[in-house]
Amino acid sequence: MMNSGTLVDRRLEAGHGDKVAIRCAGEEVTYAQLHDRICAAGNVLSQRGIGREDRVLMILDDTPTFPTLFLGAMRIGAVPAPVSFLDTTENFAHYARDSYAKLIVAEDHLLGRLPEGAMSRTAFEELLRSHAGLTDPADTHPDDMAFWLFSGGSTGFPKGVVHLHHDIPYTCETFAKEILKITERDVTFSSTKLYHAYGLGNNLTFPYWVGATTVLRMGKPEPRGLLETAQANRPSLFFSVPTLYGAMVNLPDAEEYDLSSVRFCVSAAEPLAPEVYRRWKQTFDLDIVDGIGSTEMLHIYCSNRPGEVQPGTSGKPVPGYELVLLDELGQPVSQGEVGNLHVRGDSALAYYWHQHEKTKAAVKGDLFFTGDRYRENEDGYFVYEGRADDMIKIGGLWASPIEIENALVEHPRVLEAAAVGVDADYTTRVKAFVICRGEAGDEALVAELQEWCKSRLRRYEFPHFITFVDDLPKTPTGKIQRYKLREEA
Ligand code: 3SK
Repeated sequence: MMNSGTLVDRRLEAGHGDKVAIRCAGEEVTYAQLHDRICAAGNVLSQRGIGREDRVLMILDDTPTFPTLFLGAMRIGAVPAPVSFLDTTENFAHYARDSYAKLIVAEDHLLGRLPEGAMSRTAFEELLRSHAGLTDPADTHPDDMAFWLFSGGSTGFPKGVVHLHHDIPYTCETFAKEILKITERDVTFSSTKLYHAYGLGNNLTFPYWVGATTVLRMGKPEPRGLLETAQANRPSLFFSVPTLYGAMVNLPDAEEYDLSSVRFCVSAAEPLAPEVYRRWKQTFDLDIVDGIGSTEMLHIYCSNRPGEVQPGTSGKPVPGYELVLLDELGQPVSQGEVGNLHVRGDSALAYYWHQHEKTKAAVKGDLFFTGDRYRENEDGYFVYEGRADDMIKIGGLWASPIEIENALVEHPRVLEAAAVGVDADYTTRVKAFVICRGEAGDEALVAELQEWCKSRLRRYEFPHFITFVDDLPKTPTGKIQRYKLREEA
């Protein structure tokens, strides 16, 4: 038997019942209290007729209700399917329909946008109080369906990514143990929320695996709020994403925040521009360990190591994972050449729910095709070259949007940038969308940025067109949605 809903039982067996598991909005929940809540959640669900493999759609912010319901559902063999509480009404309807959810538990203010019968977080919390009592875990198989996450949505609705009970322990024993070297003494804080694979590992499965403490913060992540929460709660591991690292370090008073409790920071979701890495290190004297993961692999499978960071790279394979770069014909590329990144590791998704064709396109035996283009440099570090579908082909030569964007953000007037290919005069040209630092951009700045890029990039890569914008379209974790910019261009 293996049941990932018993993560917290391990803490009680290790005598950690009195240890604080969660700090949230001034309240603390110990591991013993969390265990009671998880059992009560199992009782609530069972009493409502929810059983093995039944889906429970969770539309919840980061509060103790999230781990309670997520682990309580898996404990009785049901399948929690968390999604972002900031998502659209149309997507909520899709999640409910596509998953055949037997129950929806959502933030109170969302009820008017959800199918009838959805339960509010407050109502669920009340039920927990009247359903106290131990619940034996279901004797699930390691290969039983355990939980779903949702991924993508650039074409059509997000896909349900089916994960099995053995996937969570695998990520805890690999990235969390080998790279983070997480212990019960750690305090974790993640700007990425629990409904997302990155946040789920950072602030739920990894800390609970070892008995560490987690800091949960409600609401949309915004730079000042994150720094305030970090300063007040003194985390030892701080997880965020490149756009938020950039926004935090760009606050005029950034260096006044005390992050001295942090051992090191972690970044994922998008490659971290070397310039942001340097400025963060200069401001806080902290390393940012950049890596790459995915919802499909559940967490990070390639990462820099603390103290051995090569800025501008995603590091080296995490022990337990193998990375393979293949050309368009499926043959391995030679060292230094760009290829399609495939990854092998036992936390990979079982399949995409209701998406047989997409599953076949992505899962090749035990290799998962990530959709990313990478090259391995002479030191064995993996360098991101862009999404396979974001690469720009100019006159038969490939240009990486990442290299162009990195060159642009090194300019002192550029806060953020995104590059895409556009059709112009019967050929493809680079168009850059730039958010300016300080005053609005003008024609003179366009010319200056073009010269700047010409001196740093291959000639054909410089942006022929530059548009100044206030914002870039991004996923909730901060990945730039270049396909939206292409449509706009
Ligand atoms: O996008 C990433 O790099 C990532 C990392 C960890 C878990 C999930 C994701 C999508």
